[in-house]
Amino acid sequence: MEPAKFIWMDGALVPWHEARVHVLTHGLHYGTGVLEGTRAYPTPDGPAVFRLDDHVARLLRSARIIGMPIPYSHGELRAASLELVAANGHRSCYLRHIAYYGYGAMGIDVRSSPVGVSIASWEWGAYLGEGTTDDGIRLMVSSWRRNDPNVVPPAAKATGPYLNSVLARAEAAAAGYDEAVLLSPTGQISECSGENIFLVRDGELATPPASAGALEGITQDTVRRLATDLGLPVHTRALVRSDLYTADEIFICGTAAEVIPVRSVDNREIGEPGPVTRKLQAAFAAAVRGSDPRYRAWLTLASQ
Ligand code: PPE
Repeated sequence: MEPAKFIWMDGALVPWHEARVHVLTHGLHYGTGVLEGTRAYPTPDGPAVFRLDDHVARLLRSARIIGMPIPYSHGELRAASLELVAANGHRSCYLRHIAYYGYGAMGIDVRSSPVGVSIASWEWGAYLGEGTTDDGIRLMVSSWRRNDPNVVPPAAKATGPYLNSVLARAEAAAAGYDEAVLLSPTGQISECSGENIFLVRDGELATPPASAGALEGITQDTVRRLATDLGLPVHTRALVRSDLYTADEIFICGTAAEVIPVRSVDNREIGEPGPVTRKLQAAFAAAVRGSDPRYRAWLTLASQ
């Protein structure tokens, strides 16, 4: 990772290498934090953050789910994000918001731990590897199940539960695949380690609901809207493993990954990236770069 100049930490911009925490930070020991990943893209009017308000809102929702008080308002976090992108002079970047229980007390009871909030930004290229946007990836069904909503709620984008994703991604990498898709405890398709998933069959799209343990993805929501505007029917509904094997096309999507075609699942060929996936990739690229006026409201210029 290339360091940027500044990180916004607890209310101020600090030099990248000085944005440190103590080794007894509560969140390091118990995974007690919530996070966001957002991207800024170059647009004709300068760098703009894509769906910033939706990302800030989800961070605050995640905090509410885990009962963590956030010492900043939506407006303050929004302004800090824009200030950071401008101060770092990025044309495009990835933004990582994190709120966590900090240094002060050890033990499971969080009540004596202060809450820290930071926003970092850096330039992050192809998340799943060079060439994957064009060529697609090989997916496997993980032997790990997605977190059960009654164990740790997947609706909160929380730090600790990412161990579930880390296990699935490591298993996939060790077996020679690019990414893993996880099933819910009851066998529904949930999502990938860091992306939501869409299946295409007979010209219609289907994506799993949050009730199958999938994060309410902002890219997933973007794709739903883009598909609808392209006249493609989209269903958010329960899907099972065999649906993966009979799909005409599959793609996965997330802020870091963007829209990535899937070539095969469990070594069963899906094939070359198909026409629906290609159309949505193009529509997404136009929306995030400000070249489609219909989606301008999703962009917030960094310097305003
Ligand atoms: N599911 C999971 C588990 C997930 O982590 C992400 C984002 C998504 C779905 C897609 O959500 P959205 O970004 O709102 O479309 N994963 C983030 C973390 C990546 C990382 O490795 O860190 C991301 O893409 O920013």
